[in-house]
Amino acid sequence: MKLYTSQRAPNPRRVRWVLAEKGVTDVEIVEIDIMAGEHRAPAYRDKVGVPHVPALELDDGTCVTESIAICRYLEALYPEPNLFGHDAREQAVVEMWTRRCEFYLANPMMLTVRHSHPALAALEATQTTQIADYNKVTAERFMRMLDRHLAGRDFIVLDRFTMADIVACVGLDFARLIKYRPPEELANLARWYEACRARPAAQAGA
Ligand SMILES: N[C@@H](CCC(=O)N[C@@H](CS)C(=O)NCC(=O)O)C(=O)O
Repeated sequence: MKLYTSQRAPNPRRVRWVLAEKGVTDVEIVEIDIMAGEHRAPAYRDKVGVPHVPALELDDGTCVTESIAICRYLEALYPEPNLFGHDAREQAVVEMWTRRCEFYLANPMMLTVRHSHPALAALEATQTTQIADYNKVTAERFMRMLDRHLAGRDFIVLDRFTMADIVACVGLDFARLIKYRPPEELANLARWYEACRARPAAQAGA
C-alpha cells in the first residue's frame, strides 16, 4: 500500500497517527507538496480521483480518499488497538463523537487557519477574514461543550483513546500554525489535549 500524504496537513496526519497507534510500518509514504500544487497535477488527480491528500493506494490499484474512510480500512486490516469501537454500541458512539469532532471542531478550525494564515491564501479562491472569524466562534462553542463533557473523563468517548480523540486533537493542533490556543479557562479540554499530544503516536505526520 502507498499513502499519499503531506507534512503538516491535518487530514493526512489523522492517518499517520492511526498507523502509528497500530504500529503499522509497511505502508510506503509518498510525500505530496500541496503548496507546490502537486495534488492538482493531472497524474495524481486522475489516479486518486480528487485533488486532495490523504489517499491510500491499495495493492490492486484501488485508491481510497477521505481520511476517516482510510482509517476505517486500516482498522479492518489491523484491528488492535481498537480505535472505532468493538461492538455495535461502541461503534455508534465512537462514530457520533468522531463526526461531532470533525464537523464542529476540526473543519471549523481548518477553515479558520486557511482563511487567516498568509501562506495558505494560495489554497483559497479568496481568503476571507469573516470566514475565519465565523468558524473560530463555531469551534469555540464546541470546545466549551467538549470541556464540560470531559469533566471526569480521560477520553472523549468510551474509556479509551479512539478516533474521536485523534480528529479533535489534530484539529486543534493545526490551529497552532496561527498560534491559536483554546481558551485558557477550559481546564478539562486542556488536560485532555495535553494527554493526547503526549502520546508517542501523536508525533506521526505532525
Ligand atoms: N474530507 C477530506 C479532506 C481532504 C482535504 O481537504 N485535504 C487537504 C489537506 S488537509 C487538501 O488536500 N487540500 C488541498 C487543497 O485544498 O487544495 C479528508 O478527510 O480526507
